[in-house]
Amino acid sequence: MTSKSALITGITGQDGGHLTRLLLDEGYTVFGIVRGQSNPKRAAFSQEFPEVTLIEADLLDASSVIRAVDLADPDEFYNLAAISHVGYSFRNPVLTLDTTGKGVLHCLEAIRITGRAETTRFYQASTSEMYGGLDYNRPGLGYDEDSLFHPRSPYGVAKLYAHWITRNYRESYGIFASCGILFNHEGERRGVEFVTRKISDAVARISLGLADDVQLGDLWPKRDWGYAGDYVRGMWQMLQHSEPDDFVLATGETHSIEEFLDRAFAEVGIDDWHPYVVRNESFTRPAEVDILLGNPAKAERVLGWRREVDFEGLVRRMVTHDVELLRGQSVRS
Ligand code: NAP
Ligand code: G4F
Repeated sequence: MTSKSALITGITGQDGGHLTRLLLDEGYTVFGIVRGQSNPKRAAFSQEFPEVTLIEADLLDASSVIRAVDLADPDEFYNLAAISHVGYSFRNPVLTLDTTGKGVLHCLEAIRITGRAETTRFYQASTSEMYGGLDYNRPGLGYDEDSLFHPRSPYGVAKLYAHWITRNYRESYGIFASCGILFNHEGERRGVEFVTRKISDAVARISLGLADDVQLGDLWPKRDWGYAGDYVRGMWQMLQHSEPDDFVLATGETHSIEEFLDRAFAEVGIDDWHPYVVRNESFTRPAEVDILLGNPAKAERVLGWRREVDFEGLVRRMVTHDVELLRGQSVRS
């Protein structure tokens, strides 16, 4: 057990929940940033994690981030906050740049200005969206830390700024700042606005007679989907390493949304999902990332990171969870 403390931004999000559980189990004192004067996720979070101290701050407001860093005085600072939905970033590109890009600079400045450059380790949530799916430099091998970036969305471009400013603060001020370039990771804490949870939730509803269909956009894109619980362990391992560095976390497998649908509907005994899926253009994007495939060899070799949940296990876990959740709700109502 450790006596270390950690500050987490984005603590009310998917990864925030998994990381909080891991750090509390490791004995950390955990602080988390919540935004807004009446954030609806706050009460549920505090009920699940009463040990965590929540600090009101917003990545858009540098002074609030400085105050949070001063209050928490963290050994480790995990920056998970972002506008993280790619489709939303096309509709709100300026807010995405300010939050997902400039917000990271506010975190790094907070560490530097408060004199914590040598004491606070920083994790930045970089993303496979920075590669953009144009697999022209390493066809078939999967993107690694040396692959070229070609982001295809305002979100991906903002994350690329965040990635480079984090590297810049590492090189300029000696901050122990590491970027995890994480491929898609999912699970029972995933927001329903993302395609995997949207499908697992819909499959559960359809199987229980609570919905007739699900409306989706393009089904051919492929993603390297892993389980979020495995990936937050990798984040933590990056900050326990002797040197700051950048690491890809991925499964090394890629699957289309159609394959996700195949497996998810099969979990509830439906062999042909086509009658239940309705195309809706509003869920397509001005530019699409065709395929993402990651190569996690460096994280496996240097950090000893391993993912435990495979694609089949991930889909099963999500559908089972959503069926049980909805059954519980219908029993209560
Ligand atoms: P998520 O569920 O969408 O959570 C995003 C978090 O950011 C929420 O807690 C949200 O708070 C917070 N946030 C948004 N704007 C903020 C602001 N202005 N100030 C403070 N907090 C703000 O995301 P996730 O899936 O956990 O992902 C965590 C991080 O990893 C994100 O940076 C994401 O871009 C990145 N990432 C995710 C994946 C993935 O597959 N999940 C892959 C690669 C990288 P509210 O609760 O108030 O909305
Ligand atoms: O689930 P998605 O919204 O995830 P996306 O765009 O891959 O982004 C996620 O992973 C990134 C890592 O690569 C993260 F950085 C990012 O924060 C986020 O967590 O969409 C996956 C695919 C896309 O091709 C999308 O066009 O599913 C397609 N899709 C088809 N119908 C849909 C839908 N996506 C959503 N969200 N909703 C649909 O109805």
